Amino acid sequence: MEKIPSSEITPEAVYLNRRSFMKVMGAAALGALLAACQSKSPLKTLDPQPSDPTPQPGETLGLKDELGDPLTSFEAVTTYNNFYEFSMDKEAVSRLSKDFQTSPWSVTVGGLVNKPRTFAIEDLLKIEQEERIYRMRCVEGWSMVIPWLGFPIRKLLELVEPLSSARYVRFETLLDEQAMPGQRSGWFAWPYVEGLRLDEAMHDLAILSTGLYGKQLLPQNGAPLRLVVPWKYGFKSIKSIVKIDLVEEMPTSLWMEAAPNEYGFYANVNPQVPHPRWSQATERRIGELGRRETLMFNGYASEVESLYTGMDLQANF
Ligand SMILES: Nc1nc2c(c(=O)[nH]1)N[C@H]1C(S)=C(S)[C@@H](COP(=O)(O)O)O[C@H]1N2
Ligand SMILES: [Mo]
Repeated sequence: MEKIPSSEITPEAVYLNRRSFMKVMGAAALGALLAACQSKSPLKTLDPQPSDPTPQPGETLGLKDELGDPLTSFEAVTTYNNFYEFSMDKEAVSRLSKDFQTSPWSVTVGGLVNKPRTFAIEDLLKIEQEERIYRMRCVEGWSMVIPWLGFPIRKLLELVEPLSSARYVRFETLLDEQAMPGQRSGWFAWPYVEGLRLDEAMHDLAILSTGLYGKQLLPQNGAPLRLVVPWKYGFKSIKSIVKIDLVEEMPTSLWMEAAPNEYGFYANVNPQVPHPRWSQATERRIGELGRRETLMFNGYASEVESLYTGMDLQANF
């Protein structure tokens, strides 16, 4: 599991080809992407120059996150995965999930809402897709920089109109032990469940992702729809979602159920709060040698710290 060579830091060449990139995204989405370029961090993304020549494979065009960190390679993002429904071996997930059927797919949104509704994935792809370059920090102590495609969850929640009694959002992954062999193991209480406080879910940085590197998500990354909450440990970013409910009580996640002393509900990235079995002060960026300091809220503190004003972050880990 420590086999990602440092030579693999180059993003996939096809992503860098502007023409194929536009084909994938469509003109409207590209327009949104260009608009996002003008906005402030961390929505910063491509730096498009209309006169750019077609880039050579290996060229990065300066694709970086707002802290100046280069993207993790497409290769690493799609072959080094945590997705326990398929395997606990990160390097086996892409192979074992290759034939996972993600179409047709629908997502049922209900609970404490005015307008419960089942969305076909096609309906969700009609919501304007934006590109977001985010750091992802796994609780295990490694991290990546990933160019996601998707939309703020807020846009979906506004369509179903949460009731004033709704305080949390609960997410569920598909339950199908034929399709997901890892679910035959009795180690976990399947399906995978995660949750957010409603105000966290309404934050602009919290997205539902449908793609990465300008292409549709592959099964190993949680196709066709997964959560991405960049200021929290990676396990909060639940994959292959089929159900979203607005609820009054704090949901119990799969990880809280499995090991309540190790994994809390909040799971905000915090270098000062160690995991019971290891420090969270540093991390290994996939594709780099050595370790980096872990940043408070994974580097998104100025955007999200106001969500936690007055909270004891040690107790609410
Ligand atoms: N359903 C489901 N979602 C999941 C997981 C999982 O095992 N099952 N693993 C989580 C963990 S621990 C991490 S670090 C991220 C990894 O996302 P990636 O493989 O797309 O990088 O997915 C999260 N979402
Ligand atoms: Mo993780």
